[in-house]
Amino acid sequence: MKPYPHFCVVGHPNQGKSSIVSTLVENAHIRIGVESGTTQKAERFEFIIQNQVLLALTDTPGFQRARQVLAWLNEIPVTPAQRPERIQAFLNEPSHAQRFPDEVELLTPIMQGAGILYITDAASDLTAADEAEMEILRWTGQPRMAIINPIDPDHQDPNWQVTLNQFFQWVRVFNPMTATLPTRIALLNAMAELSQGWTQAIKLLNQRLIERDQERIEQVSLQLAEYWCEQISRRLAITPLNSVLPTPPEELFQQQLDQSETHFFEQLLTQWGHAQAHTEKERLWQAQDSPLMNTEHWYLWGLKQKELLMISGAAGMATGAVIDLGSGGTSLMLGAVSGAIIGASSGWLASQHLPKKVFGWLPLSKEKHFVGPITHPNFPLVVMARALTFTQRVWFKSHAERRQLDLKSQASDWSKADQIQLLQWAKALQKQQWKDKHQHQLTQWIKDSLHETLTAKLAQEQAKVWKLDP
Ligand SMILES: Nc1nc2c(ncn2[C@@H]2O[C@H](COP(=O)(O)OP(=O)(O)OP(=O)(O)O)[C@@H](O)[C@H]2O)c(=O)[nH]1
Ligand SMILES: [Mg+2]
Repeated sequence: MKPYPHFCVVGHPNQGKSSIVSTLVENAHIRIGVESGTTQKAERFEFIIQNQVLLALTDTPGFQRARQVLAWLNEIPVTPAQRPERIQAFLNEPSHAQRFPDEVELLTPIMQGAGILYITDAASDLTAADEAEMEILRWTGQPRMAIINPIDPDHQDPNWQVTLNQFFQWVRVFNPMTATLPTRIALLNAMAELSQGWTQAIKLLNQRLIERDQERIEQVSLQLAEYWCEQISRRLAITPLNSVLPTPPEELFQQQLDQSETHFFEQLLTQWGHAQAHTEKERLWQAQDSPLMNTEHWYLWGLKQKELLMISGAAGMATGAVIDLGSGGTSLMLGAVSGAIIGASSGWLASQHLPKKVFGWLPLSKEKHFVGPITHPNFPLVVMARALTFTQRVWFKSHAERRQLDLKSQASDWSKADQIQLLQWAKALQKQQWKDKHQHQLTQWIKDSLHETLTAKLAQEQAKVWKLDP
């Protein structure tokens, strides 16, 4: 026996077979489609964690001619003990690869030892063809479980449950689009019980999944802390080149802030294996027409004016200080971002960052200036709220869920102390008083914050799982 379990996923077209495979093996490349017949050929997918295959699933187009196959099987009478042999005889018949290609494809791995996951949305009326499928699967004698995928929860035919109970060892409800880790683990635990030989391997898989979540909290907290610090202290050097460029420096600067957020979000999606779910360069997420630098929406993520005054006062932040671009006298940022600062050139950043990279080939005048960093007190809160929200959304995104992830604001429940703390960190960064200890504190704060929201959501899920599992 293989060291890891292998299941063959069968059922009628469009019942969500590929969606379930995609979610269980965390593979966003598997084709899922509204039209029937999206999966044309059986294909095997492995779930690999830490370079080890822990589970394999074969996605199939399902049965096409179940009643004819059952008729063939019944042509000669056999005892129950002879039924698996009879299925093997069906596979051995040379003409069947042509006549029943789909049935041969799905029964072959099953007869080689794979378990069966039979998927139905339990919405359509039960037909003779459905019953024939279940009967054939029963004849194989292989471990088998039925999964009801409630694509339309309002139209569930109770006859399905009664019938499935007769043909399968387990019947479980599982929605691949919304399944989070506890729900997946509960399903995997049921799969582990189907055959003693698989129990250990699936328990190991579940263990690895839980460990990986813990590691991800550590890793993403470090990344998020680094990203936040970059955004808060970001500056753009203004050079003589800016006077001939079509884009004014303040606009360039805003673009950089937006791009940096996009880059961070896409990096998270890649780490979670969602990156190539869409073809082309289509975004996997949308900010509801509200990128980071749409300052009109900051109040949705951060604080209202009155709260801001109180909090920023307590944190000792400058609110809305405006330093204009010298001669033009134009305010640097529109609306709420009135606190952008152009720093003088004497800072160490000027000498370090400016000449070599972007503008190194141009002669530079002695007067170098900067746009940024943004000192508006809502900015640190907005950057953090959006990044934390996005991280949580990615965390719970199933690999079968291919719609764009939207970044709607959610009221942050930070305490006043947390808000003040964030602003104080921002101030330390901008005043270049940032120390290692701040970095550690910030990372720990992010870790705690993620931990709290993730465990709250997971506990909710766990409660639902218990309800499903009698
Ligand atoms: N709302 C909702 N839609 C789902 C769910 N599962 C699958 N779908 C949709 O149902 C359709 C079929 O999904 P697939 O996973 O491709 O189904 P399949 O059984 O592999 O289909 P074939 O490959 O054509 O046999 C797609 O439009 C999915 O978006 C679900 O749990 N909820
Ligand atoms: Mg499919």
